[in-house]
Amino acid sequence: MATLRETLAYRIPIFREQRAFLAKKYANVKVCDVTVGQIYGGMRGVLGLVTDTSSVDPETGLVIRGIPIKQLTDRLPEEIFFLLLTSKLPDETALKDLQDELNQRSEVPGYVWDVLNAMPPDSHPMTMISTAILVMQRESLFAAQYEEGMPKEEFWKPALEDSLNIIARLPDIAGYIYRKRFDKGPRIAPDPSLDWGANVARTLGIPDPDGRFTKLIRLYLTLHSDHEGGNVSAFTSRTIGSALSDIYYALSGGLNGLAGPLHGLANQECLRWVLMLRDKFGGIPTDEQLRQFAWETLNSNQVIPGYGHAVLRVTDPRFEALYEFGMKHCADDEIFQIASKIYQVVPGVLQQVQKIKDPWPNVDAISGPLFHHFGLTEYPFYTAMFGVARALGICAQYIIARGVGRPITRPKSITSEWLINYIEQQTGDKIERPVLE
Ligand code: CMX
Repeated sequence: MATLRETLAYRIPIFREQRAFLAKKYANVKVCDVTVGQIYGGMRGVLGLVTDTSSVDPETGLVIRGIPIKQLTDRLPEEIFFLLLTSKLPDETALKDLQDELNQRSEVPGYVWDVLNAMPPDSHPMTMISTAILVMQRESLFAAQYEEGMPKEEFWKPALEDSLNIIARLPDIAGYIYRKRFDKGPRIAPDPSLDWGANVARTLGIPDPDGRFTKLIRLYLTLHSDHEGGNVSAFTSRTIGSALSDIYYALSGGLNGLAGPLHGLANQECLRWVLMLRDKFGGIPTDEQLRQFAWETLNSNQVIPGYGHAVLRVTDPRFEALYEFGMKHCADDEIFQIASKIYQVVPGVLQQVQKIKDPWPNVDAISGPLFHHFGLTEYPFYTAMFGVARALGICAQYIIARGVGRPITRPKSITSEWLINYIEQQTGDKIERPVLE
């Protein structure tokens, strides 16, 4: 079977032609209307982006290139990267070729360590990983070749090279950040004989005598690799990339969005919430104690992390996959048991809050308790792990975008006054304007 580069060289022109044909021939076919509610509601449900790497259906969750995520849980994260990009899974030779490429490119330049070492010791791991990626921007082949006048059809090629360089270095960078930030001792270099996910596990230095932690990390990376194009990190990266900023800029910017508590930071917030419960009740709370604690959180205007979703309306299949892993490998663990109890009790509480559209757990509700079980207890690091995984999807989306020749993102904004005038015209209502002193 052809290598990743060969497969893309064949497929990218096909993707590009299809985009050009649809965009030209059917330019005026209407896809959706936009309401005032959607404009004020974070554009929820507005169909304004094409993303082919993956899709998220409210009732079934993540599907990568037509394959439901639960059918991909035994796959290596680098196989998922191949799938995201090309729409097919690699065979053994193509996978080996990709793994060899990643291993050959894994050496992190010394200045990255210098920059990380110079950062204040209490820097958040997300700030550190975003900075590490951004500081490597000077190496971008895309930026250099763009300056030399590279033709548009070639954009995807240096975008792929840049992406492979970043992905290859991420295990070492993430491991270093973890060990430095939490005083875990010297850096542990990746082992070129291991797969990419195993190296993410290895560089952290968590004891793993039976390989189950490595299994968890591979599964986690696969599950978190991509989640269509409208989420904050993907959309941010997409917008940055659309200005033809290179992937170093685009990925670093996307990860800054992932660092928000309503998005990827929920990963750390969940474990913090579980630990607060354990500490408050001296162990596993009763259903009633848990219900009360959930109400206290809601009544103090805080969200219950790991629950709810902007698109999903069912339990996230990525949650189910991790939950099944937990039931198999750490069902006796107190923290996992508290997370399970939250899963049983909290949806019932959230269902009583009318405004909440999705009372079910998302993937962030369960990953922390599993990390904690295996000794990765420093929860401020969790979103950085999410970032390592999401780099696969963000890079794949970036390469495809440059491949198909996607234009600069530029939706139109309107003023409140424009909107009020428009509503008045449409409804015949007279709307009072606020009086500003
Ligand atoms: N706890 C408390 N309130 C919640 C809630 C939760 N878990 N989920 C939704 N709500 C609230 C919203 O804050 C919103 O309140 P306001 O109208 O007062 O602003 C209201 O319910 C309606 O929200 P929604 O339409 O159901 O959900 P949104 O699409 O606006 O938001 C999300 C989605 C994920 C931001 C929200 O469910 C949330 O904050 N969840 C907790 C944080 C979390 O787990 N984030 C991770 C999501 C997955 C990821 O991106 O990694």
